[in-house]
Amino acid sequence: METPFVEQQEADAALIDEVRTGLQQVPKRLSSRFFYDAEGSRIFAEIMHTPDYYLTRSEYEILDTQKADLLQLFAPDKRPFELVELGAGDGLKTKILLGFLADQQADFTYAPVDISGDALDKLVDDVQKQWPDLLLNARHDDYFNALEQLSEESDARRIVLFLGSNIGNFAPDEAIDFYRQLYDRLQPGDLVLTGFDLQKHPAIIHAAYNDRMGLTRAFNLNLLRRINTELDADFNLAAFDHYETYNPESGEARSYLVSQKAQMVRINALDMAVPFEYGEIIHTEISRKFTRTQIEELARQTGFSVTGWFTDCKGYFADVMFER
Ligand code: AVI
Repeated sequence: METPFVEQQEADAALIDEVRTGLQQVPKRLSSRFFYDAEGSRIFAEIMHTPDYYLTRSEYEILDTQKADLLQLFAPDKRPFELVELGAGDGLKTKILLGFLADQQADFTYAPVDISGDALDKLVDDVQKQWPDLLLNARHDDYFNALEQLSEESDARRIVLFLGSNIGNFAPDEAIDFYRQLYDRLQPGDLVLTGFDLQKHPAIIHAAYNDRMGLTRAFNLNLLRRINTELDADFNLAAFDHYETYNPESGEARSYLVSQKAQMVRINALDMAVPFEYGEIIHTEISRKFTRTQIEELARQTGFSVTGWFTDCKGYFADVMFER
């Protein structure tokens, strides 16, 4: 999976803060960055293989069928480059690229960055086993710290990968801030390849977040189970439901948890009692879908030029190259 956003040791303080403030807001909210404990990451890995969740398959197809064109953009002159992957997770899709780059004897270092040490250790282990000669420079760090350190260490061209539609989980102003921060840390000529989920028939998007196997439901409810375990709370999971909306005007898929009855939930670690009315929601996730115009505008607003546009055969997903 991509991007387990919160490191375990820090999770408690961050989770405490989120639960304390988020459950006192109107409407209540909890951020999807807390989905990814071990169980949440396991469920997400399953979601990526379900027929309804087309995103992973679409991006896999893009990388697989267009890897030669990507390499041409990464290293047109066969100069060495550093492939920095933000939120590398298990690197499932990146391994297609790594295998190809290794076969082509491309001169590159792979620098996966992840804030989850466990995910990163596993990825490093896998990559070393599969390609013992590949140069690896893994960073267990925050994205921007890692980029700063990498630029101090080498002046190779940097190619930053931010795959899997992780950008869709950012609010619009956070996305702008993210690319501005990247811009400040990159050199002219460096590249960023981002996976964007594109707007399409709303029913297809809605189904991806409301899958027939009920995995998205389990993924969303797992957040309550996590709070029960880590903060000694008594959420009754059977008394909450998963609800998904997709608004084709805003391009936002939104996930909610819905209280199925009036109830009081105790969160003992915070000495807090949270009342829920019948039908009251907790907003947990935004997964934004983009138009080509919006992506081009995002590049323009943050100083990048769009220099490559790769889509799957259905036009569901795009891996877009921004050049600094
Ligand atoms: C990680 N992220 C890009 C996923 C998405 O599609 O927003 C998380 C997810 N939520 C529900 N299903 C998958």
